[in-house]
Order: sequence, then C-alpha cells, then structure tokens
Amino acid sequence: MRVSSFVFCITLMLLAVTNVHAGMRMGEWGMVMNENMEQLPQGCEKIAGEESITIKAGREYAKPFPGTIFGYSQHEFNFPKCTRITVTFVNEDDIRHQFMIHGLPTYLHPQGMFHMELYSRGEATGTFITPNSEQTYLAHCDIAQHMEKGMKAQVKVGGGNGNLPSIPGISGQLNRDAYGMDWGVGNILLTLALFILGLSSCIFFFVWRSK
Ligand SMILES: [Cu+2]
Repeated sequence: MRVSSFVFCITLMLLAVTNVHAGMRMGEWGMVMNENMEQLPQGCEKIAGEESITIKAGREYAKPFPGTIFGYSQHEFNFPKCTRITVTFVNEDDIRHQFMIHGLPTYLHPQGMFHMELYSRGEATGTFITPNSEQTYLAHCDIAQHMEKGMKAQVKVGGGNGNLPSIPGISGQLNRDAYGMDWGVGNILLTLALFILGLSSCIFFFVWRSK
C-alpha cells in the first residue's frame, strides 16, 4: 500500500513537472505546446521587447503560388533578438493545420520546437521568446504533405542567416524537377556539328543536282 501510494504521488509530481516544463495546453480545438513566456534565452539580459503577430493558415493563401495547395498568410517573419512574440494562429480550413517553429534552444523548448495546432477552423494564441542569435528558423505544418504543398515559412531572428529553400514567394525549390533538353556544352557542340553537317550536305546535294 505504502509503496503504491508513493509511486502514485511521485508519478503525479513527475507529470506536473513535465507538464510545466513542456507548457502544454490542449482541448477539443487543438494544442499549444512548448510555450515560453518568461524564461530568458542564454545571452539575453532581459526581454528586449514585445511583438504580436497573426498567422493565418488555409487553402486560400496558396492561390498566389502555382503548384501549392496550402499556405500561410505570411511566409517570412522578422524579429529582433530576445523579444517576446505572441503568436495568434488562425486556421481557416476545415482540416488540421499547425504552425511549428523548429531549431529553437532545447533548454527552452523540448526538441527545439514551439508547436501550435488547430484541428479545424479556429484560433489559438501562444508565446515564445526569440533567442540571442542571428538565425533563420523553419516554420511549417507537419501534417503529411502540407509543407511540400506550400505550408512553409521562415522566421528570421536578428536578421537571420539566409533563406531556407522552397519558401513560397521567397526562395526557389532545392531540387527542381529535371525535364526538357539538357543544354550541356557537349550537347550544344553536337547540335552545332549536326547542323553544319546537315547544311553542308544540303548545299552539296543542291549544287550536285543543279549541275
Ligand atoms: Cu496543415
């Protein structure tokens, strides 16, 4: 009896600690996971400022980008370092969408991830604090094929460190599909040689016939 109640209370305490650390809120609407409202990233002396943004997700936002099916209302965000960002995530579709930021410090966000998810049409608000770094972070929807179909954005902190591939309206595809003719140097030379050969045989044939 004593052992089982000991195990029970320890388990409850562990669950509480994990939950506080992971900062998870969930319901029938969806979830907000790994928020950070207060904890300062390494190298930040204080919260340098506050910013609020609204990100809308849905098929509607894919329309300006041929080849995409899903999209965000904005595909790039620029934030200063050490700044508290309040994100309002709006889902305008009747299917599940996420807004996940990757590569954040793991001592603040388990697996380096700040995760917002809405099971259908709706709205949720979550908070994170930008690290003391000049880095470009990936934000996307992790539902199968949603990122590949356009639900991909980049979050630049402190100016970032370049663009990520395949960001709609910002960067080109990393691996473009190869099709059509391959106009390599060899191919150009071969085409030229065939053309000259063809032309000279025509001229020869024409001259020979007219004699
Ligand atoms: Cu999605």
